[in-house]
Amino acid sequence: PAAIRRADYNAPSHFVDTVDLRFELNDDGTIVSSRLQCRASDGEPGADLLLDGNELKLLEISVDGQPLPAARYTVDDQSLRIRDLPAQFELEIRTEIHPQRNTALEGLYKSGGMYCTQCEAEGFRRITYFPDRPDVMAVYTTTIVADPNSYPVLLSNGNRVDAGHLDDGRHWVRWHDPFPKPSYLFALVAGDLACHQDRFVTASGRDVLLQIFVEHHNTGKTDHAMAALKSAMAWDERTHGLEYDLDRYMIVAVDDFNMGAMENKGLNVFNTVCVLADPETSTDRDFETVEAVIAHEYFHNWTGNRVTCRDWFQLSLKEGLTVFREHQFCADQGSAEVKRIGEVRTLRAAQFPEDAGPLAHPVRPDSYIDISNFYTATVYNKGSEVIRMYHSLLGAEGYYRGMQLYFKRHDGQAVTCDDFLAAMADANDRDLTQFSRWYSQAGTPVLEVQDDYDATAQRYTLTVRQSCPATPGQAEKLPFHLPLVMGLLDQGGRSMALHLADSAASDAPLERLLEITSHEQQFVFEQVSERPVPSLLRGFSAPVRLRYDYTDQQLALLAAHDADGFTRWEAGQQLATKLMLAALGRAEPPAHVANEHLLSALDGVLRRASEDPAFAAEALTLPSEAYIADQLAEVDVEAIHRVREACIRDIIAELGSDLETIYRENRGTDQAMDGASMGRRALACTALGLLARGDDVEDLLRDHYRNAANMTDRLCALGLLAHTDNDAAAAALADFHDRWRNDDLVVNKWFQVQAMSLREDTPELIAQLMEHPDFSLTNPNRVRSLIGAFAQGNPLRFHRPDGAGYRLLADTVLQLNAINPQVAARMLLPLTRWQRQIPSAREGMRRELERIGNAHKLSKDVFEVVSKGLQ
Ligand code: DPP
Ligand code: ZN
Repeated sequence: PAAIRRADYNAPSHFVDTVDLRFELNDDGTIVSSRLQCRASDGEPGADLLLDGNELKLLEISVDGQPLPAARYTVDDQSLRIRDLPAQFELEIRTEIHPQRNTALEGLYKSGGMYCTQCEAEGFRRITYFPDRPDVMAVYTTTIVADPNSYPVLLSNGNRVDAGHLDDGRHWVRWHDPFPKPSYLFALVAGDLACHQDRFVTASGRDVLLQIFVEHHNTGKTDHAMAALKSAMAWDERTHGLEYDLDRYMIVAVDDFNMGAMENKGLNVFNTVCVLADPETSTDRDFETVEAVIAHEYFHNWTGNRVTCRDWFQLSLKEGLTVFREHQFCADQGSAEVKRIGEVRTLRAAQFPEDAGPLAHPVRPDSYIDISNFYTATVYNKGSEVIRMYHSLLGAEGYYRGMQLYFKRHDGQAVTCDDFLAAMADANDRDLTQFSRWYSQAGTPVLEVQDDYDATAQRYTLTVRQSCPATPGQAEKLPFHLPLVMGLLDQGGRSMALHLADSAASDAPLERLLEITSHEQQFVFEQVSERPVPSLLRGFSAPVRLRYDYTDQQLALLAAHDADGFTRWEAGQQLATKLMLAALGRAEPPAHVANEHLLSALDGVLRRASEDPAFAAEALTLPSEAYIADQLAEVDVEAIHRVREACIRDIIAELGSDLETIYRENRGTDQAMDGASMGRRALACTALGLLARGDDVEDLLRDHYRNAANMTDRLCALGLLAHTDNDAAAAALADFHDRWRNDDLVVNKWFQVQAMSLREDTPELIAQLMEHPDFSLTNPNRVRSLIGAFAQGNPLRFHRPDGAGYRLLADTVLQLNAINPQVAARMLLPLTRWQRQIPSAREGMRRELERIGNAHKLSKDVFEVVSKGLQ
């Protein structure tokens, strides 16, 4: 398969003004009739029209009412080319498709008893022949015809305009979406669904019908999503002045879904995991996910739908921006500091390794083989950090001025990341040329900071050097423009006034934003009465790796006193990381990893825990094994695990009884879902997680499981029990499955805790679980729960030295390749991260990658990941 390049972009040869679709849904094949009003973009007759099409059977084709002679078109398995066309014409096409055989879950497919669609990025071409590219925007009218008994509910985008019955007993519904949209935002749903209904009155008084459709057995689990939707709608009005624009907003929950959710105009389709929630069966984390994803898809209505992408290289235009909007919203719903910590954890766990691996790509990629492979942490999460930096550099007001100009200029258009940057620059009269490197250069920049204190002159100098490692295709990098938010602490932990040389004497804030633009820069602070401790990258103001040679004491001081919650947390993490890396660097593993500085910092966290339990839970969580691995040139997964366990044992030895007290004070036996209750649960579960790494904890875990009144507590205990091969674990696992065998989302959790088990035989257990009657390779959530959780979340057992984990993953990817290429390619990613593993692991991983690469009939998706992964 050939790569598609951003540089090769050509504007469409034809525009499509309106699309009239008619779907006849039959269980032995669906007939799709489309009527397109087309016109040549240059206004001249003669240009060929190239339509995309995949797995379609062409039944009929006519132009301006006349059947098209075979000589005027060519069909292959990817496209339909039509010649000798007038400047303006009506094109009619009839195709047959087979949704029930569609296991790729792109285009129109069946999930359980319902029909649904997923068209982003290139699924519409599996429905009918069409210029399936986001810069072709049309007004859609859709008629759906189906059996009323099996499919009483028929939905598509926009407003419902008509309905009726046919003589043969079938019924039909017609939908019209007045907003021109690209084909990737098309949606259709047909099924027997329950509806949770509500209303929202917009700021300008428009009454909007809100509907969440679920299969009947899922009724009662949509209250949280509905509340989240209403608060997201109100938030976008309040903060951005953006209102909803159709008469109704619909959300449908489906079991089989490749993504989390999809922002189709007026008709979002959601993976059940991102919309259903109730305290009995969902964790606190699930509640947060639902709120975030509901908001995310809602925000897309402006950032994505009203203003969309010119081409798929611009994906971050809508995704980075919408993730940032989602993050802003979530920060407003609870503790902004704890939310920020979570964002940074995700960025470091998912994006930094991507940036450091063979699939590294810029936020705006330059080429792809299959665009599905570019729905990545770089495009989404780093993309969001880029938007966050505009917000920091321009200030909140400047940022909103830029957003307003962006909508004023581009509402109704398909645009580029450059257009977004231009709106931000023009609205603020700023030159953002250098800032645009964030879109074009891959890799995580490194900031090295050194300081110098001149006691006589009372002058403190910070020297900041930036660099960025080479990434595939990009050997040399130019300096980035980034905001470094900082402060200085005195030895007592108090914030010091920042007199920057050259600034007015009266201008001495306690925090500054330093604009970094060069390879090397110096910042000189005057009137500094004692040697300060620098507090750097507050709020994680840029997606970089920061290096400053802190002493343990300085980190402990920052952890205890810094004005910024993120930096307080970060200082504790860095202290623990430093100690673990030092232990790993010794020839003989030391008896102890933690030292008095770390232990006293953690003791401080425990003593202040009641002030903000959710924050304390974050501060008590040691950096993950994956994070430690990401700091190393050569990764020995088992050694990292041993050192981290030793660190936890030191913590238990010193602070075990305090941890027990914290645990007992905060554990609850209720289902309260307010932020304070969630915070206490997080703290109790974190304390329990640490205690569980000690001895004689079986009773404690068993009691926690037995007394659990909500899924957070129950799953926490189950996950900890499942690390051990004993009767208590077996009993809890059996009980858990018995209770919730009929709830798919809970059964996912049951698979997941076993996939994450530290038991040495986990690869064999997973192979057995794949034979379990509840397991299925056709349901992406199941695959992610078992295979994804194992390969991405269980480094110790995935990298078992005999290579069993690698073989298991490769075998599964080869099966999935024929079923669902998108999911196959996604599952494969951990195998591509072999470069920094110890030699034995490296070989094992490469061998399995090669085995996949040599297989026949690889999908484009898997081919792209394997071939890049082997380079
Ligand atoms: N549905 C996915 C998302 O919202 C892709 N657009 O991120
Ligand atoms: Zn999105």
